[in-house]
Amino acid sequence: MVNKFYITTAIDYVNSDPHLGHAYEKVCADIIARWNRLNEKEVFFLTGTDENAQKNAKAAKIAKVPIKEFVDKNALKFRNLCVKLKISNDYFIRTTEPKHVKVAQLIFQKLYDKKEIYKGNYEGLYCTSCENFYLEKDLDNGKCPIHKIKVEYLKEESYFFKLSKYEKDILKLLNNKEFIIPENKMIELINRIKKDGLKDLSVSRRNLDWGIDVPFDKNHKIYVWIDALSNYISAIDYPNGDNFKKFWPANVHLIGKDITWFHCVIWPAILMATNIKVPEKVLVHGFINLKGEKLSKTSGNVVNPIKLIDKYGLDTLRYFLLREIHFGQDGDFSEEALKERLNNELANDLGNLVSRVLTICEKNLGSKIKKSDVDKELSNKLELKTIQKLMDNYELTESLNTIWKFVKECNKHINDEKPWEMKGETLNKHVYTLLEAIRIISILLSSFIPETCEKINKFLGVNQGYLKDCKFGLVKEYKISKGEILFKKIK
Ligand code: ME8
Repeated sequence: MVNKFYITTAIDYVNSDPHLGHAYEKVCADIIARWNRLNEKEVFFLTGTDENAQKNAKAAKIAKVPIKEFVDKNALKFRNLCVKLKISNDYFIRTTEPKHVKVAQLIFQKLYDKKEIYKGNYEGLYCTSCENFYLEKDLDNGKCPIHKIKVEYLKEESYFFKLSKYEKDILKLLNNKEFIIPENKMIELINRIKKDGLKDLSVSRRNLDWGIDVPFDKNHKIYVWIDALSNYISAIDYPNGDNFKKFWPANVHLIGKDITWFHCVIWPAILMATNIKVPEKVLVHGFINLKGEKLSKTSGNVVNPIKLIDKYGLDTLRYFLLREIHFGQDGDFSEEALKERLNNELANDLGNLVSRVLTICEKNLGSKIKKSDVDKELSNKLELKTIQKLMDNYELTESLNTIWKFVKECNKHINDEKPWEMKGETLNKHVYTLLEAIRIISILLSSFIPETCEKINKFLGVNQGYLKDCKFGLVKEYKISKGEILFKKIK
């Protein structure tokens, strides 16, 4: 089905409160989901929480809270964050919910039945913060290269997945330029496989009291990454549910750059081994840093997104994240930069544009503006095709920049043309064109700053349009009602 679109985010560990990095990933996925809805696709947007990890159990122990109570409480914080961010997800998966547990076990059983899993012994190093195995040579002074903490030495009986068998297939998949964006991530993975080869993967842990049981051996728990990755199909009711039939394979798995190996190598291999189609694309975003250091729950270097929303407003945060941090690259968070974007762009550019045009409507045209010829000089400045193409290529920041260029063009046009000095048909033509421009801007920005665009639509007395409505001359008559100011500047 061409007209469906399935997008997922990573599911978050619930060892601590959500931070700005989690909010960022959800907002980016939300923008893509909303954009596809504007394009009249049937969208399924999934996010959720990764609850069976050892790192969650460890955190619960430190907090002296029973583990189930701990994950329930923290999962709610992630769910509430989605509400606060106005994330338009269609489902919120928790990996402790029965429907997921069943599918994780089914996948494991299938792998075992197909002899893709065998019993052996694991001896090596493990970082609970990454929930990942390490070779001595990959450590940084004996510590986990990502979390900079000591790794554990493990020696235990374990089930292994025959990952090595899929080396050729995975290399072929990765070499397909469509599979991973950005391309440098693809090259990194290919080089790693070429250098180290693919080794069989330990996929169970013994003697744990938190996690999903290996269905045929209760002494073992399923390795949390195998469990977690299968959320992408359990949430849409694999194997026989309608949503699975309609939406799989996923069009996009959106993830951060630290978990590409799991999504681009391990997950496709598991799918290949169970005869399930592989996802179309893995889209990798960068990290939000604070003074150059990665935000991380483990290190305690965090920024609370809820506080930022309460202080500056939701759309200010959403806009800032996309405009300030070039999508695909790392970026630094600073409250100063956020304030500047709010004052100089949201308030000065967009807020002012809307307010100026609506004031002219009220003062000079009695709030009713009939359709007239369109002022081509302004309408020609809208680079709609470029905006669409950029969005289709997941260049979210560039696309937003191009929309913003048009917002600025509209302001410049007002300054140059001075419609408040016009009268009669000339005035009507200019104002009508500007209202159409604002209506179209509101459609294009609605994926990025949905609350603001709802307000704009109310002022204009129009319903939220689709991308196909981004044409000048559609509205027959405007009846304007000017409301509160869109963005208040902060000193
Ligand atoms: O990795 N900036 O969970 P997680 C931007 N449970 N993104 C960030 C970030 C930052 N500072 N810090 C984290 C996990 N992220 C697993 C995923 S998926 C089957 C299982 C991103 O809570 C990170 O890259 O550590 C990941 O995509 C997501 O937040 C969840 O991270």
